[in-house]
Amino acid sequence: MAAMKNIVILISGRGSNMEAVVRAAQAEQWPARIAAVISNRADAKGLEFAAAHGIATAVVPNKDYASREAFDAALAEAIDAFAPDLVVLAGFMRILTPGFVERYAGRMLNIHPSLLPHFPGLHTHEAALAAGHAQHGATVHFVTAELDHGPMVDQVAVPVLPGDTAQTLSARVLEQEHVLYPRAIRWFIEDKLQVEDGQVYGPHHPRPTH
Ligand code: NHR
Ligand code: GAR
Repeated sequence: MAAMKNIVILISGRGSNMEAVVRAAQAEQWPARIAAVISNRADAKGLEFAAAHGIATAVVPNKDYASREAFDAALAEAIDAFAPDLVVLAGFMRILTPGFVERYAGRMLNIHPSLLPHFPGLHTHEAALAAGHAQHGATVHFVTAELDHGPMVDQVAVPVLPGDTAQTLSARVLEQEHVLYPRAIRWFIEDKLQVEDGQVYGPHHPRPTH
């Protein structure tokens, strides 16, 4: 049997995606442990769920550091204490420096609440409504230095419905994020994803046959 993999999850707030990953790992008996949940904010609600489930937690407050480089160095030290095979961004709200991203190249995933390449950055639900899109959704991607532009692992689409607000639309997307993200992370844990030339090959991206 393959060795257990260590997953470190980074959050900034509610942590519902983190919770979905923890529950899936447990219910499906992944060959992985959630080694730690780390937040840049002491008041992140998700820390309570993690602690209640016996998961190690840590807080690295970005406000305590004078520069992004100094924050990222402290964050990397906290992460590396748990020897991660995979770092999972789950509603993590700080842009990461190129040096930090390089350290975890090929082993750091993010879930972004839009159908990338539409709407990188913040306020994606408002942007999808303002653009009049009929579809919106979420994307799991490997993290690279360029924000929300890393190789895409999987996406889910949801309809934009008449009368939607950012709140109703984000709730519809979030429900699907909780299916999408655990499945993508499981693929990584099971060594089913390969990245070549910025392209992910995996269960939803078979290699061309000729
Ligand atoms: N870092 C890199 N280098 N690359 C990515 O793809 C990243 C990343 C860090 C976070 C998540 C991302 C998202 O899915 C993510 C992807 C924060 C911001 C942001 O503007 C934008 C995108 C994402 C996360 N943050 C502000 C900042 O100045 C702070 C906002 C706040 O604190 O509320 O860092 O959407
Ligand atoms: C999720 O919708 C996630 O995709 C998004 O924030 C929400 C976090 O919810 N991520 C970002 O916007 C990253 N900048 P959660 O804390 O309940 O998982």
